Amino acid sequence: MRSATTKRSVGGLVAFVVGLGASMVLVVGALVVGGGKPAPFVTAVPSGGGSAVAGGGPDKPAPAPDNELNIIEKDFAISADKTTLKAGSIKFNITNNGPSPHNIEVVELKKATDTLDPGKTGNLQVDLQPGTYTVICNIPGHQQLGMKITLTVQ
Ligand SMILES: [Cu+2]
Repeated sequence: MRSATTKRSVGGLVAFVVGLGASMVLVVGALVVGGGKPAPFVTAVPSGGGSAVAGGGPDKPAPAPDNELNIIEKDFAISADKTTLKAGSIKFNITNNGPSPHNIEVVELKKATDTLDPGKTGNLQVDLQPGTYTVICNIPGHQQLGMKITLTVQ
């Protein structure tokens, strides 16, 4: 009677261990299958992230007349066709080459464009007196990442 009870409980333990082992195999199998799947997706990302840029270059603005300033923005830099300007009414022509949204603010004038989505252009008409002006993208963090230039107006 006593031995029969012991035998029965051992059998139950064996069944439990076997069952646990089987479920662990299933879990490991699921992890292997699940881990293998994302790989093709991950490798596909870089090909979509490449910059498609037409001739002229993504960073170099074309020369503008004296009363205009051509600016190209990207992550995370601002390039202008010139950094020395003649005083007067100046029109900024801005292109955002992305991939993030950007804008342009002339800090000393507290004057800024709306946020420009990637690929968009915008304008900013400013009256610049002789002096030094700081031009930034005022989206939080972007100036610190390098989106800041200094203009000298003569
Ligand atoms: Cu920005």
